[in-house]
Order: sequence, then structure tokens, then C-alpha cells
Amino acid sequence: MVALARSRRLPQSAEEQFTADVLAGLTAAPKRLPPKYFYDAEGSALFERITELPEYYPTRCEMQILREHARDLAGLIPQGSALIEFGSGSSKKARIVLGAAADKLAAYVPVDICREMIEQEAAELRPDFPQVKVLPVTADITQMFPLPGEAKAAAVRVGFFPGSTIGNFEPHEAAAFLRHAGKILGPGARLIVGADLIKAAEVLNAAYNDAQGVTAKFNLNLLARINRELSGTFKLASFEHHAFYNRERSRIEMHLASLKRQKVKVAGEMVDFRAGETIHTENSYKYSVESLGAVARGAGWRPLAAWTDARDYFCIQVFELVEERPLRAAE
Ligand code: AVJ
Repeated sequence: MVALARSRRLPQSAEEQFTADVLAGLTAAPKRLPPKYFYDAEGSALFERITELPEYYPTRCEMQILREHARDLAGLIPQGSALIEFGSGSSKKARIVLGAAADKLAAYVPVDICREMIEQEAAELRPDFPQVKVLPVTADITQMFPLPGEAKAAAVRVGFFPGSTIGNFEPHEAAAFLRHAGKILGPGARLIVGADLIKAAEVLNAAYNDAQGVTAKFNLNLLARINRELSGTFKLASFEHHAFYNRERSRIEMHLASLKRQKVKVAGEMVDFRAGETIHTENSYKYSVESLGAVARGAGWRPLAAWTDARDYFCIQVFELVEERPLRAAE
């Protein structure tokens, strides 16, 4: 939970929320920043470059699983469904689902925190899938957001949560998110989740410490963004990207380490750094097919299918919402 340490007033705008979250994170011990703020236009573009790096296998593995099982996946999507993608970014993966199930989908609703990204993707998707209504929603998926009317009117809503975005949540938050998704999607819902799998530490460490330094740039862009939007005075050369696999907790941790003792001004506040002190910017949890299935089951979903790639690096799982306890006895 983010404490509003410096204000009794609730933040109103996205900018006020960003300011409150950044100040709360930088005055906490240890210091931390929420990973959702990586994705301004600059950060979203850097993330796209990450997905193409030789060391960063998740995107390629997931695309390959989706292509290989596209027909099976389409078979699990009911006629007249709306596909709701949580944290869509570029809609590359949705294109595979749309390609296989366009005749069954009434609407595609990409939901993302980066408006520039989804508006552009929507404009590019429409001519390719004229029979599917593309209805982008700009929202923070960790908060409640209303679905467009056409999606609510669809026969069934199918959630699509690819990319191992679920890995950014603490395990208990992942469970809360899946439960929340069930509430948003409603009766009969299906959910397609993509998650990065536990594997050799060397493979994981390489994926978050690429030779070209794009991941370091992506991490440091958070400070650049604070400089741009919150009148920050971070010197990017005085911070260093650290990423490592924490085996006990099955997660990659990303940090920004201060290379020296320094003071930084952010939104009018002074923040002190000790030499070597870090800001914890991201956790990327890794699951097994079973551990993800257990989290989903605990959140009210029943597994329908699970697929992995040849090396078992990544998995796609499909779930069905378990009916709420019926109010009347079965006929
Ligand atoms: C978008 C959260 C899935 O955890 O692999 C990539 C973000 N961070 N490289 C991930 C990320 C550093 C990515 N997710």
C-alpha cells in the first residue's frame, strides 16, 4: 500500500498520483518505485526493444506458444466473446488470438496505462480485423476501470493477460488481481494468462542484464521520467542498473544503485542517498505451471489448458471462472 505521507488530500490526477507514489517510495526504507511507471512513451519504446533482444526470451517463447496452440486456444473462446487485454502494450500477441478467433470475437478491448501506445495500436488493428470492434481503454489495470458498453453486452468476456505482467505482482497481489479480473469479466468468463517459468539462474540473469544495455536504459528511464515530469535532479550517470535472480523468492529483482553519497531534489523535496544504496524498481516473479495454477484456483478460476514451449521457459494457461455459489438448487 502506498502511504500518502505528505498529503492528507487524496491524489486527484495521474500526475498527482505519480508524485505521491514517487515521494512515498523514495522516503521509504528501503527505497522503492512502482514498476508501472516504467511505461511512459520513452519506456514503452525501450521495452519494445527489450522484447527483441537475443537474451530476452519471454516474448519470443510466448509468441511461439500462441502460434502453435492458436487453434486450441480459439476452441476455448465462446462465440460472441469480447477479448479484454490487461496491459496490452503493443498488441502483437493479441494479433495472433484475433487471427485465430476473429469470427468468434465481437470486440477487442486493449487496456493499458500508456495511451499513446494503445491508440496507435488500435488504429493499426482496425483495418486488419474489420469485423472486430477495437475499443481501447487507458487505465491502470491494478485499479477498477469500467468496460466499454459493447464489451459488457458481449455473450462472454475473455481476459487476456500475457507477457508475464502477472510477475510484477507479489503472489498475494496476483491472487487479488485474478479475483478482481473475475469480477470485471463476469459469469462464464475465461482467462488466458502468460507467465515466465522458473529456470536456470544464468538464463534469467542474462535476460535482465543484456549486453547492449537496453534493460539498464529502461530501468534508468524511470529516473529520467522523474526528472522530466517531477522536476527531478537525478544524474543518471550516478546510478547503476542492478538485476539478479533471487532464488529463494523465485523472482528477478531490479534495482538502481547510487554510485556515491548524493542528494537529489524531486517535486520540491530533498532525498538523500548513501553510497551503494538502492531503489528497488521491479520484481519479476517466476512461476511453475502448478504454482500459477494454484494461485488461479485460489482466486476462483479452474484450469482448462496449459501449454509451454519446447524448453519449458514460458507457459500460457487458460482458466474458466468458477460459478459463484448458486442462489437456487440445481434443477
Ligand atoms: C513486462 C513485467 C513482464 O518482468 O520481464 C523486462 C518487464 N523488466 N526487463 C519482465 C521487464 C526488465 C517485464 N514484464
